Amino acid sequence: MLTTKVSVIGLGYIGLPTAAVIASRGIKVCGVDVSSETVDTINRGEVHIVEPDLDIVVRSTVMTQALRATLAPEPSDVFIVAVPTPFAADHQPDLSHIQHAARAIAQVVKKGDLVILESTSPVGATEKLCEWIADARADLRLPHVHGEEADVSVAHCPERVLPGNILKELVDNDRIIGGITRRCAERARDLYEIFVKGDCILTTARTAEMAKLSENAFRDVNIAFANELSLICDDSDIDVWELIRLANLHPRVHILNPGPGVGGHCIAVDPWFIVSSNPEKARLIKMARTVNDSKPVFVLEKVAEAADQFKEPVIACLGLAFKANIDDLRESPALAICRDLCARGIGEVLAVEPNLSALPASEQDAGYELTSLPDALQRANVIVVLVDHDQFRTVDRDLLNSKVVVDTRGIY
Ligand code: SAJ
Repeated sequence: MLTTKVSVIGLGYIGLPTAAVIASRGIKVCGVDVSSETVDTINRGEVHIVEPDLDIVVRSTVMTQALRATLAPEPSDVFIVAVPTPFAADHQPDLSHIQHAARAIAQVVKKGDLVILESTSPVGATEKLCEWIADARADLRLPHVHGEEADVSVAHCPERVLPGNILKELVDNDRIIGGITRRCAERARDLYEIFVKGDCILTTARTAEMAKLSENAFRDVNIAFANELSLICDDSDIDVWELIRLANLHPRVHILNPGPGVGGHCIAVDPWFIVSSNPEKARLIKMARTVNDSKPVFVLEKVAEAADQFKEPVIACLGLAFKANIDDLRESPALAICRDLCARGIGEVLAVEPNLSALPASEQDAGYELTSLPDALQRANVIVVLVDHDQFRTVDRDLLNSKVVVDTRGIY
């Protein structure tokens, strides 16, 4: 079936690159977001997030009028939902953004259209999306009830791109395409084949949901292993980085990197969707989350010990983002550590985040100062490496001689 217009609901780290890449293939794309600031920024051909080369694709697709942003979905052939799926305080998934998107789509969806859920979701969420649309549109047959007779196709095609490398991975990665029915999956494949060079593999919506959660839980468990090793090595006076380098010489061992904890909106969140659906069986997955979530406390103690060596400790926290070379602060352990250092009054806290020109409003009163790398290196007596941004790797080591360094990323 010919796709002439696509609406992408949610213009964040996944939705905006997806919208721009589809638009770059000559298809009209309407990007939809609840934030009028985001909509205005994109319509000026600018971007509100840091992601390599995204600004170039957005500028060119807005200029050619292939991409346009609006506050509400417009009639389209395809609707792609890329909204956040956070968890509530009890680690239960919060699907309210998907529900909101489903209601907005229900206003304009028509017979023959395709709806794709890309947001990482607990098993069963795609069926729920069908229910929410069906509730609002009794005139349309949805596939969770009507199977291949349905008027609208619905599929789950989880995003799998790595922040920092999104534009490449959007095109090169294989896609798992889970249809509510086979035909739903086939329709979704037709859309992805327009811009994906990787394989498009068809399955059921529930399997696709679980596959995505499993990928991120796998990574979380493996990072937890590295983080646990870092705690054990610290007790045993062993350099964990050397240890991992040596162990990884074994042809079947590939230990990941320890760090200050696991951040971002994916790996620190998604495994909980498995745990909450089956708490008795998901023991290892839950333990990995606990190990990774406890790592910032360990780092905090290390910094407190280092600060104790000075009468007037000035602590430079290198990095606030959740990982290297991006500006994303979501669930960032670096940010949490910086805030906790201030809350505990351990010393004066300086933060260096080369990917931010100013602190977001939520951080204005946290008690630390955002400053440049040279200024922080000059003023601080304790240096805490929280993120392995490229800019930090090239620091002149002589500048660190008189300071105590707590390096959670193993770059110094
Ligand atoms: N981290 C470590 N040690 C490591 C690797 C990562 O401490 O060896 C930390 C990072 O510093 C960061 C966190 O883990 O705080 C997550 O970073 P990441 O690079 O592992 O992953 P994300 O969250 O940026 O992206 C992940 C990817 N999933 C997998 O690699 C299985 C990506 O492909 C997904 O699309 C994305 O989650 C998502 O949106 O779900």
